[in-house]
Amino acid sequence: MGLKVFLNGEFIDEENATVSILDHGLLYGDGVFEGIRAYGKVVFRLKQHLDRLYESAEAIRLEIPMDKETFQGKIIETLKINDLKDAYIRVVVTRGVGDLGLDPRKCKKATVFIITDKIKLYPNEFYENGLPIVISKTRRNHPRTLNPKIKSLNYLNNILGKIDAIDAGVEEALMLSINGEVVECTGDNIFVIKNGELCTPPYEVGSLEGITQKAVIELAKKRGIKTLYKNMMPEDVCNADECFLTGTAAEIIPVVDIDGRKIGEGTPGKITKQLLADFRELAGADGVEY
Ligand code: PXG
Repeated sequence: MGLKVFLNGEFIDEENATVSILDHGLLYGDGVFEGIRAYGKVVFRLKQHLDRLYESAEAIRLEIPMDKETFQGKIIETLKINDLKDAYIRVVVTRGVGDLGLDPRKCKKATVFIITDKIKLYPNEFYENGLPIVISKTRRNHPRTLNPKIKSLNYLNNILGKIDAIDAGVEEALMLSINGEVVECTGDNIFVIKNGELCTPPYEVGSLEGITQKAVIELAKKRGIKTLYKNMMPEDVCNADECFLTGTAAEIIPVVDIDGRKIGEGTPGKITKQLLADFRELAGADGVEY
């Protein structure tokens, strides 16, 4: 039997789950989403993901036609129907069906869907050997244009960054702000380690407030490692002792090379490895059980 998805109040077969070509999510990228993970029947930090989803929706004045508690129940139900223990969960809320114009008032009801599927893990060698990355020529959206804090369906800026990575033959690209400061990668936050301290860019430069990022800051604190929200230039990444990326899908991935320049020893660093081990322990133990 194929996967079932939740779409506008119903659980249906994935192959029959379709949205209208007049949906503003499709016509304009007008909507919000979340990528969430379940580890051994525990949805990692589901509350934080739902909070971010509702905050993103509020920021674009999109009303989600369910309260958070109901939404949480629908996510859990989708996982159970598909009998998934470890899963990737994609939650999408669009402005809904309107006409061909921009006017969001024409969209009377949001479209809501939840897809749960088996998690596709990144190859183990990423974790063991670390990733080379490049600096994208595409600058990250400025917070006063489309604020990257909003996890919107409008991901073209990130996709252009990803194309830069693909063109360079690597998996990820570092995106800089308009002013050349380090912001984040196309689908991951960035950390560097210098003299035993973690540094990650302040949100004002235009990054998503990552849920994995926050978890890592807490784990570091438990180990007595301080995190600074620090404005950084690309040289600060090149000159770091260690560097890693964080994201729901990636968890923690070491970065060992940027634009052909080795970071630290050019192999995953000690603190990075420790934090990855700590994160994997936390992941199955911190969230909503089902
Ligand atoms: N920055 C951006 C721009 C993101 O899209 C993160 C940081 C990390 O945030 P979390 O809360 O996940 O720690 C993201 C994550 C994927 C995928 O499949 C990841 C994201 C979006 C879409 C797909 O790797 N977002």
